[in-house]
Amino acid sequence: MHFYKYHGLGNDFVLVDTRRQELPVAGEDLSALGRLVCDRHFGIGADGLVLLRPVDGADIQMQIINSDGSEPEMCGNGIRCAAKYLYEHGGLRQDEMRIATLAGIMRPRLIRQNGRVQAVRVDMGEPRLERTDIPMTGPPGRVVDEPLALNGGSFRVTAVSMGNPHCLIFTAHVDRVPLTELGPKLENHPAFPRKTNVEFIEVLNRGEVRMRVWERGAGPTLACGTGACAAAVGGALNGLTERTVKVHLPGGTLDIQWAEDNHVYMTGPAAEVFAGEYTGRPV
Ligand code: ZDR
Repeated sequence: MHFYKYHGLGNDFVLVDTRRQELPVAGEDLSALGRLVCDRHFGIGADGLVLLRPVDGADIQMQIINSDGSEPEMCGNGIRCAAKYLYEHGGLRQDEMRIATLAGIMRPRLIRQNGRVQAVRVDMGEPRLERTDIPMTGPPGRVVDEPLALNGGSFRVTAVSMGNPHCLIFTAHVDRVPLTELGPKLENHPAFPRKTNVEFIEVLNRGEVRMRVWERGAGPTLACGTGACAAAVGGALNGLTERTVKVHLPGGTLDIQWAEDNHVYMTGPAAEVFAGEYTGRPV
């Protein structure tokens, strides 16, 4: 199986173009394929597997498999990588693309220099704020700065869906958060029936935050595109930030704008690292 390796701020992906080859597995086995290729010791190593497929009604379809084999609705860093690949190797020589995902059609716009894609600005669509859309248990309405019981104590959380669920916790010192202890507990908290991504956010000023991420199905990652979008929306909902925010992640910085048209625009880099042939046994 021919693959490319990409990353967006260190959030890394194995990318396979299914228009050019048959996958060695079908249907349910995609989960096993994702686990296998993403494994950092027994496979190629990645936070997720990105599959590109032909589709009606958009330029391409992007399917994502997390490193634990689950399938998320969307992936912000992955979609920038997909857009760069499509322009540079995938025969899509256009600066604006429509990429179909389980969260709807996303619209990346390329930022090019000397014929190469340096960065991508993506129209990530509208955030979903209703509790049932997160999804989260409890009465209807938005979840903004609301207590969530855990470990006999409680955290104040804000919930935002960018197609995939995000549980945001604003905190004074993001470095002091025991991410690997709290991350899995919040990811699997019964209030989130489809589990959740978890973001701890420190507000530096009204235009800048620092964030650490525990990703659903992948654990701690160096960056999270949908999570950065959710953080900007959550910051504005809580009155802590403006609607245009720089989100500093362990792997680098994303620029997020929650525009007046209610769409969230994410701008950040995408990098190709290598290409290769996967010769391990599929399942
Ligand atoms: C966080 C993410 N890598 C991105 O950049 O948006 C998305 C990956 C999917 C995530 N692990 C999920 O929602 O299960």
